[in-house]
Amino acid sequence: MRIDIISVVPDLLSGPFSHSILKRARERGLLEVNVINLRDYTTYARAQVDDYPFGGGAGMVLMIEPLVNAMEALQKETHYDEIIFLTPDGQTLNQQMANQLSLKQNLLLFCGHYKGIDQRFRDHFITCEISIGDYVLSGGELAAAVLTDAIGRLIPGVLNDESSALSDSFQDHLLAPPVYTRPETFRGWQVPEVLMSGNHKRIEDWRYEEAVRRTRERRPDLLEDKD
Ligand code: 6GU
Repeated sequence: MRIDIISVVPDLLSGPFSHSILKRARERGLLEVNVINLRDYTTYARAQVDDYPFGGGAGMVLMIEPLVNAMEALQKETHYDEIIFLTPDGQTLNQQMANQLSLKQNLLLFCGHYKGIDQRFRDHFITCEISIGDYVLSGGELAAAVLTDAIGRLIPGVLNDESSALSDSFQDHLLAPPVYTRPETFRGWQVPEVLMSGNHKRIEDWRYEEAVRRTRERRPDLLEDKD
């Protein structure tokens, strides 16, 4: 899978894909992430990519020309399954959306900045608008990193234990159960006895019950949503 990310602050995205699971995915050739500087595609002086909004008001707006130039240059070598704009007024990201996007081959992500991007670019080229939650970030870069991480770890072969993505919180409308590791006792606090029993059926039942209990306590909405 290939994820190309267009940004005016590409440095913000130099770290997140160079560690841990996503680093391994890239090293294994399962995931390619390219960060593209929008300023490389402007024809305006001093690498200008934004301008004042027509009609007035605060903030700057990314101009349509550099956006189209960057997109069309990339489309010469790649067909994109989705052209995604990260924006607080997009559809809120959830696990189901991440699952579906992880099945695609090539994604192009646009990070907004300032007051946003010219609406005509959204109307004519963007196929999918995504937010990562009901709060405002300074730009779409951190959201693009979140989206790329959520998608990348789902690509087959990225996680070592193939079953481990399936047992994540949200995959079955349940939060994950508690986990423990050594030592068995710390300051008198014991690991639940069942986990030491070696009885896999009992352990599986316990984990399921704990997941349900935790979900009921913390996120009852997940149980109601269940389709
Ligand atoms: Cl995708 N962008 C910005 N700027 N803020 C956000 C967001 C995206 N998602 C939640 N807040």
